[in-house]
Amino acid sequence: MSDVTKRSVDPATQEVLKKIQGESFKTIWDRHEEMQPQCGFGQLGICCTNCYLGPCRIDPFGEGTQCGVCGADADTIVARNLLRHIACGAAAHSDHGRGVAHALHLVGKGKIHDYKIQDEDKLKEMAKMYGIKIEGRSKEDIAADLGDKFLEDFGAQEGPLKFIVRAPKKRIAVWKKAGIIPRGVDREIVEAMHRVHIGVDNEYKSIILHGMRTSLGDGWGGSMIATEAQDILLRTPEPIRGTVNLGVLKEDQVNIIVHGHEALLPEAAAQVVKDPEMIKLAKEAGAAGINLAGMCCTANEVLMRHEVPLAGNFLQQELAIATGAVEMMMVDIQCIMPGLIDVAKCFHTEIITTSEKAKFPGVTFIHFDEHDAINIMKSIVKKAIENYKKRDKNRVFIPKEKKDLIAGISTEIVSRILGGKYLNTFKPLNEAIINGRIRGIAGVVGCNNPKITHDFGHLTLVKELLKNDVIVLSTGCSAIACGKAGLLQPEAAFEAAGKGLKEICEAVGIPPVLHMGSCVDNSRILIAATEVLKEGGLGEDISDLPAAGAAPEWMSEKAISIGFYFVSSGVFTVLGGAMPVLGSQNVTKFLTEDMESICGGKFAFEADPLKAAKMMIDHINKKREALKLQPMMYQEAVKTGKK
Ligand code: SF4
Ligand code: MSK
Repeated sequence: MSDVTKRSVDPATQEVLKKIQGESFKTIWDRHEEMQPQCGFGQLGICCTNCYLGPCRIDPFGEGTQCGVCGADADTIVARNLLRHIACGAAAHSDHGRGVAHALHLVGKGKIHDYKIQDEDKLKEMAKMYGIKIEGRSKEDIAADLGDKFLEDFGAQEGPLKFIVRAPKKRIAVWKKAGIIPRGVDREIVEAMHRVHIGVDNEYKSIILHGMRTSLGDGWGGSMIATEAQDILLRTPEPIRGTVNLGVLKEDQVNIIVHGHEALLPEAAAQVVKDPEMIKLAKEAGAAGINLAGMCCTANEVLMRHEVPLAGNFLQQELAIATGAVEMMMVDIQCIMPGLIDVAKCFHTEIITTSEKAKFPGVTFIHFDEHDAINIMKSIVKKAIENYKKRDKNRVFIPKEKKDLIAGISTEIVSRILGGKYLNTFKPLNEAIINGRIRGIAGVVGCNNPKITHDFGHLTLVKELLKNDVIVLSTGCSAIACGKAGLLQPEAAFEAAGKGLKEICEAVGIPPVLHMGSCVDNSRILIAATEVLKEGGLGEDISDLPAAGAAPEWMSEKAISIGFYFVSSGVFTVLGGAMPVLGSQNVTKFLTEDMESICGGKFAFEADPLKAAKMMIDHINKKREALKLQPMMYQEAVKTGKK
């Protein structure tokens, strides 16, 4: 068994990993070790399986084969593979958005009764943007039309996508010049898949430009629609207290974990577990109650709206079951490892899949149909309660580790916190950046990956940024990592933040890392950047801002799409490991250098989180200089790698 400290820096994870030594099941870390050495061709992106003339692979040392059977060279193969990844990531986010848009339409039409319009202000704001008549109409009628309009953006042929108008004018002009304004969410994804078919787009720059357009259809389309429609239906998050880590599981209660990404499933679960009838059943089964906890992005969604505790992030999903205390893990879509099945077989945990799109062999499927959400959820929760009797109490091991946190900092809330209830404004943030109390803004997002010690990349990077007065906006599994380390508490500013950032956090009462939600909520970061620009004094385009992005432990294709829409929106973005592109020098150079002249943003690949932080700080300093902002108030001497 490997040293658990090399697998994770998280104390709860380490404890469970120690406890399960010698068990018959494997975890993601075991499988990752067994997979070594990983396929070098795949890592470099120079393996092509796009047609049955192949599979083909390019000799990375330049000695053997330099093109596939069809004649495609390394540049074409790498770029095509990359575009496939972007298309898949954008499809995953966007299909999530489509589901919520459809639900919004059905709620408006009165065909779904278990969800209601909860944020009327946002409903009207979005409706205005789409030119929908508001005056004299019921919120349901408006919602039905808005849901329809959202859905039209998926199938649109000519575009531009409606939410593009939310971007700064200069940004739109940049996209126009590059020819990458997305026309329809689905259209760009379908076209991506067309372009990568054998013998279609063979020019790497053209392929990547379409990747940029496809990703923008995700960030400013599918994901943004998911965020806004969820806010309208389930309410826009407001600051909320919560708890995080495996220690949120309860020894004397029926533990149900909800895992995946969509917000509608956990919303129903959060209601049903409070139902007195369900609690009575749990007590009759010998439990003290029902404890609902979340995993991965579903966890972020239901935490922000219902204070449901977070059990953990991506690498902890198997470990939650391995505590022996989980009666049920109900899952919907994305980031749900098939490896869960083998772990669950060794315990009493029942896994329930709920989405037609995501089934697992031998696992019970209960279709979560929003038309009858509460009744279906009751049947699922009842199964969990019945399962409590099968728990082997001698095998239960719940680590004590858990931390308090504050989550739910939507863009609207940032401005309200900063400006006060009656003066929504980003002014105090802009002023703090201009006068050198805050150096800049970083978006730190994304997954976990066993290639990197669990949470180490996120925490090392984020702490370095905070020390250097960079305020951090976080989503997804990165936000959960920050929560587990206590960085989502206002008090964290005392220990972790530089003097200037600490002063601002103290004055406003915010944590130095702001939890902005799930993966689709990266769209909130785009809107926050746009609002900061509107406030004035920090340039006219997102690429002018003293800001940078990072995904230190990324692993999913969604993370590639997110990276692309951040860079295409003008953000310098550092990935903790290289995308599978290093097999083409031209593609690598395009991503890490040339993109800047096209869209003002570019990628960097840096596995060392301290070096990654320095790159981001350097970039932020460069932007501060370009904007002629005042010198940093307290620590101009921070070393950024430059002498
Ligand atoms: Fe080989 Fe070309 Fe077919 Fe790819 S598309 S598998 S490089 S022949
Ligand atoms: S869940 S995409 S591991 S952030 Fe959104 Fe976490 Fe990455 Fe999945």
